[in-house]
Amino acid sequence: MVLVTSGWLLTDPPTVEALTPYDLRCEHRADPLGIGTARPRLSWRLASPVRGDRQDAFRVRLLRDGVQVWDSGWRTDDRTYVDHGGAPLTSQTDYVWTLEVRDAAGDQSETSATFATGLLNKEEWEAHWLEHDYDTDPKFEPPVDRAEPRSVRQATIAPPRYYRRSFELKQPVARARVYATAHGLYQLSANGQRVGADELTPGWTDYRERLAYQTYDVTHLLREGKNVIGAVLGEGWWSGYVGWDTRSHAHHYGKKPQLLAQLVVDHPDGSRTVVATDGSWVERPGPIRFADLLMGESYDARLELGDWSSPGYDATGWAPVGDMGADPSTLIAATTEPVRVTEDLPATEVTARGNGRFIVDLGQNIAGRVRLRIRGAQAGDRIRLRHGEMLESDGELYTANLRTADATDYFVSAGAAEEYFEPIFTVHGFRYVEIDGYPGELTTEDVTGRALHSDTPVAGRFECSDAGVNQLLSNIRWGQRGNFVSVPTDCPQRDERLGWTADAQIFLPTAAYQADVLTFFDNWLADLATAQTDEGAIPDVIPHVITGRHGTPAWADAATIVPWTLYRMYGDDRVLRKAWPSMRRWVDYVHRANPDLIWRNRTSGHYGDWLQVGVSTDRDVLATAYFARSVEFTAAAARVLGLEDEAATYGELWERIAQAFRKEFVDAEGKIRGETQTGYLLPLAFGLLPEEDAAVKHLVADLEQRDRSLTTGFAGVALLCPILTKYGHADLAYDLLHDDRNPSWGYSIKHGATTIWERWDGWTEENGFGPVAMNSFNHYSLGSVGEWLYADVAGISQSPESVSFRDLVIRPRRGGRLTWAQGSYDTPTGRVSTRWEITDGVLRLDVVVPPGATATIHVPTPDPDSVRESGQPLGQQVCRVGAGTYSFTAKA
Ligand code: RAM
Repeated sequence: MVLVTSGWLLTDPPTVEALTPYDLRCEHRADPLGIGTARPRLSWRLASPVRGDRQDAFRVRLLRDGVQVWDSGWRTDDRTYVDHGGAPLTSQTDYVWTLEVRDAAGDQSETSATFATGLLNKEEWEAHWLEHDYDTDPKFEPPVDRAEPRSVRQATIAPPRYYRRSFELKQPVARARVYATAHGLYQLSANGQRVGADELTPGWTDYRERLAYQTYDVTHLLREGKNVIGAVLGEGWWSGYVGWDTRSHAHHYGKKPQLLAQLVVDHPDGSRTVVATDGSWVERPGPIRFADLLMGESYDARLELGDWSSPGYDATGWAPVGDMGADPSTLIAATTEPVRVTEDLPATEVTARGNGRFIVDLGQNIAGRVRLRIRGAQAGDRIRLRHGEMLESDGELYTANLRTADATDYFVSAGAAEEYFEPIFTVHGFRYVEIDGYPGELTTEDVTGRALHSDTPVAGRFECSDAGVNQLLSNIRWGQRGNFVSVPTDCPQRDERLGWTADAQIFLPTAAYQADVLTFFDNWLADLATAQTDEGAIPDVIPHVITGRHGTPAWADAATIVPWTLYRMYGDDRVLRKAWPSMRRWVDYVHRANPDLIWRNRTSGHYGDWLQVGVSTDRDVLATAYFARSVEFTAAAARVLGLEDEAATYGELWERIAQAFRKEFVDAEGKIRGETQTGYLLPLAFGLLPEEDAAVKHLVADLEQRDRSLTTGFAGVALLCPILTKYGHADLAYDLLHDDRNPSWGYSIKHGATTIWERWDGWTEENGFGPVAMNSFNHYSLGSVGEWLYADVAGISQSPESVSFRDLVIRPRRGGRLTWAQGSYDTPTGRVSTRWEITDGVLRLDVVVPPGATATIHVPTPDPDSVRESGQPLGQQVCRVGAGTYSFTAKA
């Protein structure tokens, strides 16, 4: 077992002397295996220390088995991507691509990368679905201690099964790949070794329509002669608990887990051996007696199977599998990074509670699981692990907020001197673990917290002189990590963990500054499109399970906001092309139901400004503002896609909604109905007011009257600091940033938060814990202020017309307690970074602009005449530059 201590880290660009491409991607992924398209997009980033440097031309060549199959030719173009333009790629084939770039001076640089296609045609699937017939089993006895009341539901649990197949290879192995997936969760082994490091595969998609298969290279695991391939199969999202439904209503996709795998071995002579799941496999139960994402896992080491996936193992007693035949209809190649263990956190504190019971603190709230070392246990000794985010005032674990999620794992010892336990098919949201029944003294060395999440590549970094703000950023980052588990979820701990659409759209800009989330959200958008109702409404949660609600203002608008934001951040117009039908159908749905353009009808659950504080933002104001926003982005998408008529139609509709908004909600003094902070923020941010001063004045007056305290919920909070800053009130934004009274970010930090809380009053000095019915301590929505830290404090943003940060706006805003701040962001073409610092009355601003980009730099000084760049007088506050490193000084 390899422990991962590195964390979720940023990879720095190479240090270079001239224009150099790096970070080559195919379909936005580094050296991917099993891509599902015959015409992939190839892209790269650029680094250069040379001022004004840019790519003048590029050339891509594609090779298969050393033979060139496509040459783009030299293209005079500064874009850093190209779509494969040769003959469609061949299925199940490895490719190498070389990239040459040429700078303005004519100097060239070359590099290369690889990718492999998956099964590009459904007919290539020979594998059959395998399942165990749980119906004929003796009634399932819940393992150790899974007591009432949950046992009612456990009666329908399908305990994991182990599957294996031994086979002989008559020739050496040149290349071996496994294409695998499950209705459920699976983990593959070959010849006694785990295959890959992916977790919770195949991830969660709308299985009724789309099921991702994963591709693994197993060349190094196989050999001529006898081999074994095997898998353990559990329930996961397919048939386990998801959300708050009880099992009787659940089984969202099916009742029994099923396995599908196809091993393809290429031999040196060009021949191929295929070993696919079929009736020749055998299966049996094993040590995992129970596994569920929400409830936890039970492992009985006495039932271990030994070297069950190695040749020479005696498989007597393994049963024939249920062969359910072939059906590849829903299969798609995985398009995004899998969930992985990205960091191991050593326990920071162990408190003995008597009688073999301990409370362990990891020091950080995470989504993941524990790896436990057990020494000196007797066979049959049972250890229970309960997980929680907080402690009660008496030091006991706080679990009331988990609702019906047990979040409890069990380990039964086989009596070996040293044993390890780590569940594989469950994930808990926790900082503390209660370990009960441990033999002897538990120490911090015995417990490791393993953080699990979708391994989206890190893209951004932010740091400043204030410890509280750095902690806020850390909490935002961990909120993202704990909730980007295959899909963007609301929370990782209670019986929910659903892809709530508003949470996702509100947090997306922040998420995208921190990590490359393009493929992650593109995958989710595909499920959004399939879940759209015939009328055009979008369900509240994607993948669509549970709520039965759809078309909620600010929630369903994810249909337009997510694709448009992805396009702005990453510049991949294919996202818009795919999303266009659902964008358009969504706004048409709202329009049809609200011909007078005030969105009052068909507002579904209408949560308003969810979890706002002591005020009630007018629901029609919120809904109509969002209607305008969705129409604006639909029109913008149409323009990008060259759909001129639609662009004009939706553009004109937007004008009419804006007019209707003003007529209905804005009075003669510029007050907006409801007079709440969010009520002002939405039309200001969405550009619905021709004259903004009055709204800004009322917004500021509201904050002042409340002693500079916020009232915003999910919908308003993301806009608060950016809008205040935009309209000249950065001082107010900084006050909110540093505030530590309730409600504020600082209040949770003052009380030890290591993640963003769902509600401002999750825990208060006056009342202790907030309402247990809904009190997550790891919800990212209120962390949407992260965008402002990157865009306005570090000062990294782009001009309104720019996509993929080709035209940067570098405009750091000083303020609050900060004496310095720095940030970096890996744009699709390369890294931009900033650092500002004030010492002894002098401001220093360092900026790095990537090749090909332009930047408008605003030096934050009150005295433009004092500005110097690299020691030379500049005499102005704003300048426009190309690529390179710049160093400004000015009076502070
Ligand atoms: C809660 C979720 C989510 C929110 C909905 C309305 O149950 O946690 O954050 O979007 O309600």
